[in-house]
Amino acid sequence: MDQLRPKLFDFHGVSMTHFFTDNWDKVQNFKAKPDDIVVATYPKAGTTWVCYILDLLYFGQTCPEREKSVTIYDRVPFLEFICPQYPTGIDMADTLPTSPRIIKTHLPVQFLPKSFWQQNCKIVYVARNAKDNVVSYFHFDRMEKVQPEPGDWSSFLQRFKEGKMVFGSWYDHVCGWWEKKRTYSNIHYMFYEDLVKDTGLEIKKLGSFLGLSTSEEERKKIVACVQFDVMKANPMTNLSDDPTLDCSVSQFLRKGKVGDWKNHFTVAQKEQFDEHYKQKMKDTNLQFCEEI
Ligand code: PPS
Repeated sequence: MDQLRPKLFDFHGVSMTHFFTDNWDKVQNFKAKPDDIVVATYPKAGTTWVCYILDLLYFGQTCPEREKSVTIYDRVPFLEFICPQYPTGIDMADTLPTSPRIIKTHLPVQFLPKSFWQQNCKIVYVARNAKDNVVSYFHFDRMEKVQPEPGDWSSFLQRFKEGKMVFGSWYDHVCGWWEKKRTYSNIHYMFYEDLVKDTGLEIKKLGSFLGLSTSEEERKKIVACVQFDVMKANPMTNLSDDPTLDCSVSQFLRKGKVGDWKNHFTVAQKEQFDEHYKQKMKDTNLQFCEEI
């Protein structure tokens, strides 16, 4: 697998690897259905968590056997992913047996296939504070053999600030989707930190956005199923059978905390990061919480 580690290149102004651009025409021409639900995130913002919540909201009661036999990655196709020996995200989405389709993407807003907008699809965007996001991304790139080599922590952090990450700049991603909310009302923008603080409330808000009438009892069951330790122990959600992940290096469900960045940033790194962050975020009213 090691020889698979790809190089980053500039793709229409965004750093990408070929695992997310090789199927570009098919991705851009993807035919969305009006009831498709898109989960859009910058990598490591809590995508899998929210995909699982949505899957339980829609299918937890009607298809309980799926929850025990089909991994979350097979239930929620990753739209732009293409890798030898795997079905493409597009093929998986086209052949999904369930409805609605829940579809994951890490694409920045300007790359989302246009038919999702044309069909007025519901989009759930999940954002995570930059410091925890970059820490999680660093550990993921250490273990994920189809990501570029991360190098050491300080060079990784520097590249994060410069936007030289797969799927580009965190700043552009979170702000791009935030701005889109002004003109496209079917986006529910949520935060990883809020999910940690009050999972039940966030699930309730998600349900209202989606127009679901999930009972309180069912919501409580979902809250229990999506706890970090429960998902980590569940082979359907912990990605333990993914051959591209080297679990001897790190874990996919690694810590699941807000504020783990404090164990990684030096005092100088934090100060420089905060200064840079202030500049990059000076034109937005988007705000994050870095500790709870
Ligand atoms: S990916 O590869 O982009 O799809 O990764 P993604 O799923 O977006 O993010 C992985 C991080 O989300 C954490 N996670 C959770 N945190 C709290 N509770 C639950 N249930 C949960 N599920 C996933 C996961 O642990 C990764 O964060 P870190 O900080 O690395 O632990």
